[in-house]
Amino acid sequence: MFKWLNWKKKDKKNEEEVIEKDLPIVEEELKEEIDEDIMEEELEGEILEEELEEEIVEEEYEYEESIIEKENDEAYDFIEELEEVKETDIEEIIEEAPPKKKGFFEKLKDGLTKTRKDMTDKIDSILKSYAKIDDELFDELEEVLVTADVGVNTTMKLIDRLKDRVREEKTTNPDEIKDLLKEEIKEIMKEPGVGNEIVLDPSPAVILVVGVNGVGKTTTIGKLSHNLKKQGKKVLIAAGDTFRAAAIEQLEEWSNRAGVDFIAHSEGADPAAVIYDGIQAAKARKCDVLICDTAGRLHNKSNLMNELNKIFRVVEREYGEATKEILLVLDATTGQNGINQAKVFKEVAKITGVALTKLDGTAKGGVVIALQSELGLPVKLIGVGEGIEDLQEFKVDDFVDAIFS
Ligand SMILES: Nc1nc2c(ncn2[C@@H]2O[C@H](COP(=O)(O)OP(=O)(O)O)[C@@H](O)[C@H]2O)c(=O)[nH]1
Ligand SMILES: [Mg+2]
Repeated sequence: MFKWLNWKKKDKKNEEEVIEKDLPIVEEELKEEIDEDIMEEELEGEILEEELEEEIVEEEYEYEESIIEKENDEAYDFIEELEEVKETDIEEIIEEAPPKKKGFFEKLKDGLTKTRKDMTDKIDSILKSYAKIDDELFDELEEVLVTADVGVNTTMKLIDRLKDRVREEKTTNPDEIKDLLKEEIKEIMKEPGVGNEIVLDPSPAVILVVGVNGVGKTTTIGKLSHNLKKQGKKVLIAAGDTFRAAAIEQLEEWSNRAGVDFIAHSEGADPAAVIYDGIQAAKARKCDVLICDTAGRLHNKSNLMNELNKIFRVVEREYGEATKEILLVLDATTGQNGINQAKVFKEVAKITGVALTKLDGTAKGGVVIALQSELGLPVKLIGVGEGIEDLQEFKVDDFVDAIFS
């Protein structure tokens, strides 16, 4: 028993010695383990931190994205709202706009406002200032008519006829003069016996448009094409004014606006060659009306005559069967100058009618009366504005009524 105890004691001592010996090693190992753990944890911590940072960045990004999306949505809504407002505004504007277009006669009256003011208002005030009809009254009337570019000869003729009527009908009241004058003007304008209608039948037809620069040839061709197309006619325009490239482009623009065919060569080309091509194209495409623009350089009468004659020869030779109109375009604002141009063109071409432009901008509408009664040139078309709808067929009664209304 004692021995066992002793042994046991010894054993314990041994054990203590072993522990004492091993302890530093264990401690070392443990420290190492702890260090490793710490390192691991630190590493993990770092990774975690990184991940966290990434997450934060991602969240911030998402947040920013959502803000942008929201702003975009708001912007889209705003645009939609704006568009809705715009649409309703337009609808309102359309609703508020006068529903009907002006009638033919109203437009004519508008276009002739200046002529009416100048001529009729003056006539009215003269007639009001006289208690009886005498020579002095006729003198004053004569002056008004001459200054309205009715023309001296036509004015004299009108005054003579007016005096005859007054005598025949024993008129004493100056107020009645106005109606008499209106009737006499209508009569005198219808005298030449030439119709005021453009003749395009039988089909095919060709219209040669002549006149000096700037009177409104190209514009008139554009408007006329539009009118004829509306009547169901197939129209082709030929750009015979080859003098400037801009003139060709301007005519092409009008052909696009009117929606009709267009034939052109380049700047400086021979106008007669353009017209030749126009005729061939009109035949091939079975057009009803070929309208030819021409250059209007009046600096030299023989030049003008040569150029136009060459064109007329081509038309005669290539399109003998066509119904022909030679339309002289005159600018109403030039008054007597227009009359002089008409005289020159009458010498170089068989003018069949006149298109009188810019009647909307002048008080010289009286020139229509002079052209018709003095030169025997029927006015067939009148321009009362720059728009595509601003060309009207000329009717004596409508015209005189519009001036005297
Ligand atoms: N107010 C008004 N201007 C017109 C009329 N016809 C033509 N014009 C204008 O007159 C100018 C000359 O016209 P354009 O056709 O180029 O003349 P062209 O040289 O004879 O071809 C342009 O500015 C046209 O807009 C019209 O009836 N009324
Ligand atoms: Mg032109």
